[in-house]
Amino acid sequence: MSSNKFRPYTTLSEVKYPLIYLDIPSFLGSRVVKVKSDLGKCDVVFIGVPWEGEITWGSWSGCQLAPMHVRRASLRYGGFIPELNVDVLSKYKICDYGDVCIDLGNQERTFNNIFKKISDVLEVNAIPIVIGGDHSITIPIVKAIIKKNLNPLIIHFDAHYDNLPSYRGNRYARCCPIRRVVDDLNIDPSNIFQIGIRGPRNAKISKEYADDMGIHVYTIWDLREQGFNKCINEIIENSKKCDGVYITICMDVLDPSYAPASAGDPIGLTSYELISMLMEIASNSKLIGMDIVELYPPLDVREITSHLAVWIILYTLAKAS
Ligand SMILES: [Mn+2]
Repeated sequence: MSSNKFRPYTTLSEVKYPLIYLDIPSFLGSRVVKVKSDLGKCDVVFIGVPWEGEITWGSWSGCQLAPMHVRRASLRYGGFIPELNVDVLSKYKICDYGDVCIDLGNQERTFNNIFKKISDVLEVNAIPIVIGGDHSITIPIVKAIIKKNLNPLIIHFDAHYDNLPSYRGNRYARCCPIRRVVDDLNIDPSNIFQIGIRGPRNAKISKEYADDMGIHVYTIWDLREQGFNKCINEIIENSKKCDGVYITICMDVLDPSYAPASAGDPIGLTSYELISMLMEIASNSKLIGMDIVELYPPLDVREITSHLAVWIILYTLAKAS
């Protein structure tokens, strides 16, 4: 028996006795890359960011477990999507670059680690696909995109504006990423789309900030009353003045009946509506990267939401180029 038998977690390769429970699989069973120098030739790189920082009213928590649950859910799928006649696993060389190292309770060091890991992926011109974590993780991801001299069109799917100046004194809380990318990272507000905004968990100052700054906002009512195509066409038109699109999805943009492991804000998008929009965006613009955040596995029902996250990724990649 090896000397590390009392370690709480042992990787499969070190185990010398039969297992009842398996270790965490890689996303879609893809190749695991442990060091930056092995990233070459990958064109899509999956990364987990198991970070949960400031928690808001209601104490929804557990999103740090999402990378593990989404990886496990992904093993159910191949890459072939018959309706599209595309095999995502043949189309791309996908790898799993593991999780960002989380420094518990230390946002600054954790964000630096996120920045570095995303920078590694962008350096080899691959597409990072990131599972959070809470929505604050988008801040260091966008920072890495800017440092790479890319000018992204940011497409933010969410029930919430997420643009508060701070929350409980924390400027880097999950309610603040849009404010940080505009005020701190100098993203042009007219290069941001916020889609699916709704409901009484938004502050009046958030609407005022978005309106004042000229951010493109499509509430759930705008989408349903004006049609989804109006929004899609405006996104595609605006993406032409940028280097590509960065898509950030808070799972509460979806109706809780489709994504039970979200914050649970009603009258949201259906999974069909969200995936249809993502397919249109992906086929008509260049995808720089994508994150999916605020998925709370402890609230899930039959892992529906983790499975949906895999579908979101597969259908978007099927249409991206
Ligand atoms: Mn939200």
